[in-house]
Amino acid sequence: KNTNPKIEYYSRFSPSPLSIKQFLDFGRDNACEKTSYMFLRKELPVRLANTMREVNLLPDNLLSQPSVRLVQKWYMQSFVELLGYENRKPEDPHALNDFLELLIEIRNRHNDVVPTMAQGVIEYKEKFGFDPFISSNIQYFLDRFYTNRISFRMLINQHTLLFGNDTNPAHPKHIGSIDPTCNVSEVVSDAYDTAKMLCEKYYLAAPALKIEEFNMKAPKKPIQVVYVPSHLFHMLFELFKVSAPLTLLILLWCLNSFSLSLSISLSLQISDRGGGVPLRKIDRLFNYMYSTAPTPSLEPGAVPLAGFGYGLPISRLYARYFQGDLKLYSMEGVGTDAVIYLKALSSESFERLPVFNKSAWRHYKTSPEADDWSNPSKEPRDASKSKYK
Ligand code: W6P
Repeated sequence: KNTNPKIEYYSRFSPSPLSIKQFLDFGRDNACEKTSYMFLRKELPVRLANTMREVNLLPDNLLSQPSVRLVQKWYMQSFVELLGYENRKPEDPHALNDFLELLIEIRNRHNDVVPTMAQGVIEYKEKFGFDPFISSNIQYFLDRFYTNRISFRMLINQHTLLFGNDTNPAHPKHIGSIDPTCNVSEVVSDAYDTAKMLCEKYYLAAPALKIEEFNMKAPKKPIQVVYVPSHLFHMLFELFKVSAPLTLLILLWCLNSFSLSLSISLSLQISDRGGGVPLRKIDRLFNYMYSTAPTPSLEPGAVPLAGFGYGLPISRLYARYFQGDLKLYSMEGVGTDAVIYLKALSSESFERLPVFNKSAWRHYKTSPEADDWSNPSKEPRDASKSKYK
């Protein structure tokens, strides 16, 4: 268990969520590396400590799996290394550079967190089997843990892209990882083409793509949004991979701009006609414990098509991270619609971050109660055998 009192200290602060507009404004007007440094040297330990306290609440049988221990070790090491900057003045001639290099090291150290945690869940499942209470704990935890990781990498990427020397010549208009005029249909096409290359390898055929745009704000103009294109790409790529192959994919979207601007949002709908998914199976598509299976052994050079089966739940986290969502609507026998909702106003798209507090704590400590909804009995009751007869 974590014995570092600094974890306790930093975990008592709540993370400070930033909006896409704040990321943009900060990165645009002569972005100041010292300001960023002063913010991150506190905010990064706060976000790490919040999530590390939560890891400790996992059931012991899961915590003791070697993969989970390894991930914990990475978090502890990064946390301790960041604390090395607690008292380093930004005027220190090497502080800013050392800090930037540390951020890159930390990012690399945490590259394999997702498959390693998945491995931990596999190890647990092999030893203890599938348990609905543990599964709901893991679901709650991993959603928060991976959201934290997405946010952590977002902060690191902004800093290293703005102040590192590897400026992005391909995208001079980008502010860090944000494209202020992200052309949505271009990202759709990119994600589709990439998924198609994989599909053709596996199925020798891929669904056709037809894009329809409904721009309610500026009809006939391409739909643009202030967003992180790599996040959008990730979601679309995952959806294209799991959408039914050999069917026509139609993509419709609209930008709703209600006159009172109560809600300005962008919806992307990916429809297939692949026969659909039964309603009772939809939740499973987002369940970490249910969908983890050992990696299929692959021929050298082969690309796993569905990887760890974490594509959908993590895509939904990307959508929710900036206050959007991802939903599946399926009609059994017909097909499935996946819809991505994004906020179209950058001042409304605040990071949605997990906070470690009493209420989160309660989620792990409350023992499962008896189900408070009726269970359909497997056997229809035989009235002739009733003791009341
Ligand atoms: C299917 C299964 C599925 C999962 C997620 C999104 C779309 C689809 N289509 O047939």
